[in-house]
Amino acid sequence: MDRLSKRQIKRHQMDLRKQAPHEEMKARKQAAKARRALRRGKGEVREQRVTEDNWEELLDQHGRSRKRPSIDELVAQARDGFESETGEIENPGLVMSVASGRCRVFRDGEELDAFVPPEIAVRQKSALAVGDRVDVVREGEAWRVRAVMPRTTVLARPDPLHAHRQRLIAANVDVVIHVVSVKAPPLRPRLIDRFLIAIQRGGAQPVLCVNKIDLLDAEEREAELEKLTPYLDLKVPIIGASTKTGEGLDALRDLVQGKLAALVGHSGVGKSSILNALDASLQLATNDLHHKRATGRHTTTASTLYDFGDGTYLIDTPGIREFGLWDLDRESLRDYFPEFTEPAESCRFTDCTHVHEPDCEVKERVERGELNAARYETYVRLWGDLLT
Ligand SMILES: Nc1nc2c(ncn2[C@@H]2O[C@H](COP(=O)(O)OP(=O)(O)OP(=O)(O)O)[C@@H](O)[C@H]2O)c(=O)[nH]1
Ligand SMILES: [Zn+2]
Repeated sequence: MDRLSKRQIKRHQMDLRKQAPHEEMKARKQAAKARRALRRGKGEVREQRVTEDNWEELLDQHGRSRKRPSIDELVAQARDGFESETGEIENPGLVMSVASGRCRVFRDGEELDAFVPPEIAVRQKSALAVGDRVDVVREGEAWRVRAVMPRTTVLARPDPLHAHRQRLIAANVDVVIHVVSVKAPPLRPRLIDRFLIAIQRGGAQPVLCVNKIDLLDAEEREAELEKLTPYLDLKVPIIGASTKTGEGLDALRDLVQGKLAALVGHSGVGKSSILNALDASLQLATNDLHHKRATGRHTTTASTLYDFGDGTYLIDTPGIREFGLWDLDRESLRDYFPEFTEPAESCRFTDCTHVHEPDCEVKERVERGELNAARYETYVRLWGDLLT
């Protein structure tokens, strides 16, 4: 590690120390709020008390007691239901968008509007999702979804209104591109950790895309990318991109080639802009009218799948602040911080949580700047949120 980066880490640690009392106060307030919500609703997080800012945290803390299916169960259940009720689907269609009771399906280069019977949602313990592969049959003039193929991956968040449901953002995605931006809004590495865990839990490969890189000069750019070194160490591809200069677009194209990929991230980071930038050049190259169409597109409310040709599909998702990690326990949390595994062998206690124990090698390496302080802070915060 060179001198510059050491100094940066030190500065970062100082910042963290200054922030700590504030963070702690906030965490305490949130915990009290969660307890009140729990008492009031007798275990159910009540709709009117849950705000867009706190519901994911409430779910982390109380979701497990409410019989919500876990990510693993969700994938397994889809598989069981499918095998017992249907044979192989000969010519599955791909769900492009879902609206109440209906969906748009892409099959054999054609788009079909199909009716979705309510029992499909009940059986899957979640509604149909964009990316689902479905069996559609003709019913008079219309089409009907008869079965949904087992999902290989899911990108899900708990449904705040239905205690036993998950809200699926996308199904069967191979790659999930977490788009973050610099300056507007600024890069906040700690938010990245939750996204990465949620993506990996669902079974997809995460990619980090740092958009609006054109807003930085060379020095700022180095400083921002420096913050992301822990993710490079975790083998998460990082792509600096700009829809203004075109930087990184080829790298993104390579990563999604022949795959089903979804773009996720906060509102305003530039997901739709990236899609447009990728799409415009693709249309120029192929001049194919079947590519991306404007109809039925509701970027802020629902996910939509676009066909980019050659077996490449991209899903635009509405701005998501966070994914809930309601079915994660403290033990499994460690799996998502593999950089702690080797130092953990030198902790005094073999079952060291690295949160409050003495002689903790993980903590010591964080203090020495050998492990990333922001990553460690996230770990401690999540460890506190998860309770068990
Ligand atoms: N400077 C700069 N601005 C960008 C870039 N990409 C997008 N923007 C701007 O960022 C703003 C938000 O872009 P969108 O593509 O709408 O963001 P989004 O993530 O799709 O937002 P939601 O649809 O609300 O989730 C727009 O004003 C874009 O012009 C970029 O590479 N550089
Ligand atoms: Zn330890």
